[in-house]
Amino acid sequence: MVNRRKFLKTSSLAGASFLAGSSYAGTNNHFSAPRLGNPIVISTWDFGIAANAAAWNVLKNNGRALDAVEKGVHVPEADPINQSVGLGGFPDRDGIVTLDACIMDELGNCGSVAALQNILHPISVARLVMEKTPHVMLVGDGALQFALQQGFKEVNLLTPQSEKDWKEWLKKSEYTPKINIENSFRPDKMPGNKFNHDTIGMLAIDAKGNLSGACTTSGMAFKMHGRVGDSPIIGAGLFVDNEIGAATSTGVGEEVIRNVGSFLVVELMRQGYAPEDACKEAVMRIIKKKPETAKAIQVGFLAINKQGKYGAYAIQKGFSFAVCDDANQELLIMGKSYY
Ligand code: SD4
Repeated sequence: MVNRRKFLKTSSLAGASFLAGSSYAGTNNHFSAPRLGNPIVISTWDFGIAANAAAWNVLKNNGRALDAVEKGVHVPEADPINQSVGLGGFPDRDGIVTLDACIMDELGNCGSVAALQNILHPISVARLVMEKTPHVMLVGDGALQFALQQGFKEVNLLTPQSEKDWKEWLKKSEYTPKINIENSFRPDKMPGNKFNHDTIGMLAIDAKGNLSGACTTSGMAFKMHGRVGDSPIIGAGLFVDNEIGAATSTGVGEEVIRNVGSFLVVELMRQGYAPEDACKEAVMRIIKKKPETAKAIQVGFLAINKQGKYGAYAIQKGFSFAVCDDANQELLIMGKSYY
């Protein structure tokens, strides 16, 4: 069943689509030379296309992968239409938008913020935690205090649309994350079913062959106040090892944290797994431990190795990721479900 899964490959420019073979599948050889002089950026979901374009502007000018991923994820963070990252993100059940983000560079440095309120670009606060503090992670009021000290301005992140949706949700107050609507976040694309959850995880290799990654989200819609998902947890939502590769995740964060998902994917690549196979193994751990839970949720992993080979795997069909390099700008959509 599993080996019949396919990704649908879509050119973001032409809108053409066809079933992809193994053109993006990784190799098992992590001892070959790194990808020098050929930058690449990949990111989760369809909003990854616009985010990749911003990252590509940095990469094509010989910029650092770290700068590319920060600039790239700024795009969905600032997009009020996207209700799963940054501005306009769905609030928690108390009507408060709280953001989680982390970033990691080629030297193994990392920074993270969780449950951060009223700041448009949590990824940039995470980067400053990495660069200007002796710590890795700041949360809640402490993270906000630090952001304000660094010159960030407070903004209201709750848009009228997200407030309206929250009030609608309050009528039943049911917390049931919906599967497979993540890649159609625009309300007009999913009438009647817009309580989505999403996250952008972005991984890049620059012209020097160095890797970095970023992950940013408003987390699960209508979560408990104070709930933190996988996205700001180094090793769960994101992990970068400049010798091996990088991985990021999306979906129900609790299952990713329980399996330290992104670290697991990178460690599997270290053992010789191709990126897609490593993502698949991490997904299978989740499914094996809790088959009944896994049936009803989505978790997807996206990975790239040092050579620029990339791959992804998810529990459910509908997971998509965007790829951008010198030759391609495309969206790959997973066409089959594990179940
Ligand atoms: C979280 N992993 O907060 C995030 C949400 C997400 O698709 O990615 N949803 O658990």
